Amino acid sequence: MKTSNKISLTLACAILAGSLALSTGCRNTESTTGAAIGSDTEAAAKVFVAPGKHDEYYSFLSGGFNGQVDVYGLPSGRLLKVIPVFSQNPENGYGYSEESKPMLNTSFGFIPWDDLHHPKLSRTNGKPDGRFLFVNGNNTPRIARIDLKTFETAEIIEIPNSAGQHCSPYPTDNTEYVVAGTRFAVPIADGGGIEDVPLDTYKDKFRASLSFIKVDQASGEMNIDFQILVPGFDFDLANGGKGPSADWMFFTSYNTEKAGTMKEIGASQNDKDYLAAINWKKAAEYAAQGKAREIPANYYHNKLDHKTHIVNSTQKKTVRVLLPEDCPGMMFLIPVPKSPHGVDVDPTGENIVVSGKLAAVIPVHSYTNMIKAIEDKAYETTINGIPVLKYESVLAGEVQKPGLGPLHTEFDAKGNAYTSMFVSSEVVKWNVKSRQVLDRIPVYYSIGHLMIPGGDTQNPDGKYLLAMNKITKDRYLPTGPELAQSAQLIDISGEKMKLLLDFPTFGEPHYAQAIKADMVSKNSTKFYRLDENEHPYATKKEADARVERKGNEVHVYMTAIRSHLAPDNIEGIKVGDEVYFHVTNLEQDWDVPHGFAVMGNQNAELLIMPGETKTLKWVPTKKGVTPFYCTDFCSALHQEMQGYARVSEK
Ligand code: CUK
Ligand code: CUA
Repeated sequence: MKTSNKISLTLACAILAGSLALSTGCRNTESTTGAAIGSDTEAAAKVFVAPGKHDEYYSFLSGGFNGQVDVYGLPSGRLLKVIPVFSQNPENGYGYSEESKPMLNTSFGFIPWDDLHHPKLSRTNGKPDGRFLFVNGNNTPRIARIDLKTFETAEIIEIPNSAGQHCSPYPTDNTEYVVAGTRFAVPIADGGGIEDVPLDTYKDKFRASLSFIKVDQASGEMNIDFQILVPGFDFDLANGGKGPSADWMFFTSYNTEKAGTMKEIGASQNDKDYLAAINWKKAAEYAAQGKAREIPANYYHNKLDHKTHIVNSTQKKTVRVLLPEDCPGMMFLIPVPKSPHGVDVDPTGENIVVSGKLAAVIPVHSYTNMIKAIEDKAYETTINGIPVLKYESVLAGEVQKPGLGPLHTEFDAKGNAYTSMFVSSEVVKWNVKSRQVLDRIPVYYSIGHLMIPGGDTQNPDGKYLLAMNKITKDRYLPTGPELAQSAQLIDISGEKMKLLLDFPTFGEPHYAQAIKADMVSKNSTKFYRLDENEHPYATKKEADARVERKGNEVHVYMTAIRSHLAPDNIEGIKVGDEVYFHVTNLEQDWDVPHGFAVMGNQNAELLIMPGETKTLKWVPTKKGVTPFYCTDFCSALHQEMQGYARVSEK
């Protein structure tokens, strides 16, 4: 046992005593010989964050079908926060308060759920900057922006001409754009919108949209600048170039046998799908030069107003579209093995790694070769006017025998790549230059995405890797047929990967992002200033608390402060009235929220942050006396924060 391990082992023993039933093995660290015990205690010491101490990283895991983002500290794996994005959240009233409901407006109506796959942090000069987190809705096509000052969903924009926004959201190196691709090609009507056509018209009618969402550099606000409508493709995943390749976006596409002129390419190509390379700078130039056609569209753009904390929902009526056939030099196709999934660009921006679920090798394409092939016009063929480059002319080389079912790749700071293997349940480390496999570690079980903090940027941090596993089986105490999915933290600082920690997750984490904690924590909002509250129904002092009736609407201007609600006895409400409780939290201190709930109300509850006003709508259905109360234990007199509303027959 190396002396350097003694301290950490002693520490780890203290932690582990009782909790992992390893205390007997820890009695004498000098004589600990069992490899399992030694490695477990070392691992424990590496992930242990002492009480009162902070984690080194924030990590943001997508919640998949729970429609949320879950924030964990790393390396501890402690859950810090659940951020509701596409789903209503009764815990804090998101999607239930009148202020937040419009965030979930879409052209399909109010959709309080989605399937959230990919979080991506905003970047400056190719490095995560800690300002925003962008996420996609894979079901009802939407992109959301979370503000990391407040850990709140600040904006959701619906994406027209698309269905299932899986191939999203991918920021460019300076977050000039966030790019979003549709998973399903759809028939787009001449007048805009998805058309009602026979399904066998795919070849002629269906187009996949790639949306280029411009991000305002100061506010972060998103607006769809233009869409590229690509004939006959379904896009799966994408990633942006970096450094030298920063003007390009790379998209994987499957189902290309459906593409209109695929037959003409010949049988020899049937084992290949395509990587689409799009020069987004060129596309933006074409759009600016008037090549983009404005077509009717119907989509919603929902934004949180920072002064009122009310979401404003606007319906948009048009979108600008570019067709690749009108824009030479904008889009190229590069053959890749059949059914590709992830595409990942290494930190240098030169190597483009494509993972094919069914492929026996991992092809690594070269950005330099791609540019040369484009300059040489060394096209194999064209599909619907889009040039197809030759596989060999772009290829840098292939990783041989990597494992089974490669899905996604991330990078460390030392020139290594790490690829998740779904079928063989392992993470495989290989060198980007030599393309030799260096190490492999089993994961439990069936890994989807993996994540290295900054591992998708120019600035990876080579300390930890997080494996997100689809199948959990026996890793935790059984909880009936439904088991939590599992994340595993792996130490990648040495030559060999080492498993450090298992922790259960919420929903289905597809992808994650992580960033050094101080990049975010230094800007975190502690409370809202009451004197800056511009909510039209704010009540800034208790003396102004009152009830006003307008027809069948009853507006209660309520204040909450430790330890009472004002007004706390309300008469004059009739069955069927629309009662709006506008509750202002008068506290001006960190971590003093008040809650508000009414018996028998359809709209869950409110959780009101200090200085904020939130509104709970209640339509009483029964006459009688109805209690209301604060739901968040806020002081010794929390139980006293209550009152009655008297409801009479109409
Ligand atoms: S993912 Cu969405 S199917 Cu591999 Cu990015 Cu999990
Ligand atoms: Cu306010 Cu409990």
